Amino acid sequence: MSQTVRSTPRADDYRMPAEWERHSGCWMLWPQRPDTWRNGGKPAQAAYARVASAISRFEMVTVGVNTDQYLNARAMLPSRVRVIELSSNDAWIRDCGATFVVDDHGHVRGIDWEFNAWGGLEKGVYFPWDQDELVAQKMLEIEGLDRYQAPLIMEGGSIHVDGEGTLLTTEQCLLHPNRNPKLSRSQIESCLQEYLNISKIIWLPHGVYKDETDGHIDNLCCFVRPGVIALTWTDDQSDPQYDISAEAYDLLQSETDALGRPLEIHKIHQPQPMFMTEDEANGIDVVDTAVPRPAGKRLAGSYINFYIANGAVILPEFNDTHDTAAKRKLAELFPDRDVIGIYAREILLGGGNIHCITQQQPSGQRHS
Ligand code: KQY
Repeated sequence: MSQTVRSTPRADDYRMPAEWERHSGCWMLWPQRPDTWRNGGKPAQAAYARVASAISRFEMVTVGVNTDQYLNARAMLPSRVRVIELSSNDAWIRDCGATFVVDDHGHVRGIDWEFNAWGGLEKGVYFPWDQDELVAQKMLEIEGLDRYQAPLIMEGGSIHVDGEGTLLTTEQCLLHPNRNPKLSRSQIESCLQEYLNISKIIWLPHGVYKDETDGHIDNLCCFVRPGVIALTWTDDQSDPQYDISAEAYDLLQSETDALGRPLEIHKIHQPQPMFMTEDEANGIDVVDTAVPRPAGKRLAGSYINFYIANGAVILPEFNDTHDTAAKRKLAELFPDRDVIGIYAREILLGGGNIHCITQQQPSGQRHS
């Protein structure tokens, strides 16, 4: 049975574990809306199925599907993937799903943040988001895990933690007036401290250029282990991404984590700038309740948007000259895991990537 807990994770000695800590499984949703995904969602469904299939070699995967897509998703996914009916408005469980927390005794609970589709009526990505808003609660009901209701509009893709007290985020997103306009920076910090049980927040100014989430951290940089960070990079000084990455690099270099360690930063060169093609844009429905996806739109491509599974790292690839170097670098950074690249342009067309479409459920055991 899942109960709503009225205290906070910090008060109860729960913390958000790092992504590399052991998982009991991974959650995903199924893409279908024709104003996000081209050609009725078919190419995106094939890409999501490749991601689910790869992750399910390492841990249990559950895919939540709207009623009308249940049979199609079931047919497209391997039988080892659990498919359940779970309504959503789109397919970004990192952002609308639960964030899990653990205690030192192996107990797991979930946080249900408020969600407004990346900005609500103020330049949000679509309307309505009523079904997305219920996803976290339903996940916790299904798992029988207790639920904290956090009074903050926040997406899971806008935070990364090292599991040892440090949180990374961006000012561009978490302080954006379309998220929590009534809360000050210090009130937002207190809320993150209380619900994630962290003691240090490193604020980077901006996320990846043209990221439609208002600059989620999970496309820009992440921890690969305590004290070690991977950052998306470009050597092209004429690309607007250069200043964003350079600013983040300088700031991270001058920072320490919650335990006072200096940070080791690894640059991962971004793919060549990518743009929505005419053919791709023609396959997407134009509506007035979702963000436009016209031909020529720059896509926020980054290799940082990878998922750490038990024993593996699942990395987006783009048939780009930088794919090999990104994969090699991640293999170096994660010597004990298989690094598996998946062609992910179809996911990128919807505005995110592999990290954004997955949500790990920790097992509660500390070892990775
Ligand atoms: O960055 C993410 N965590 C999600 C991207 C969502 C894009 C909405 N179309």
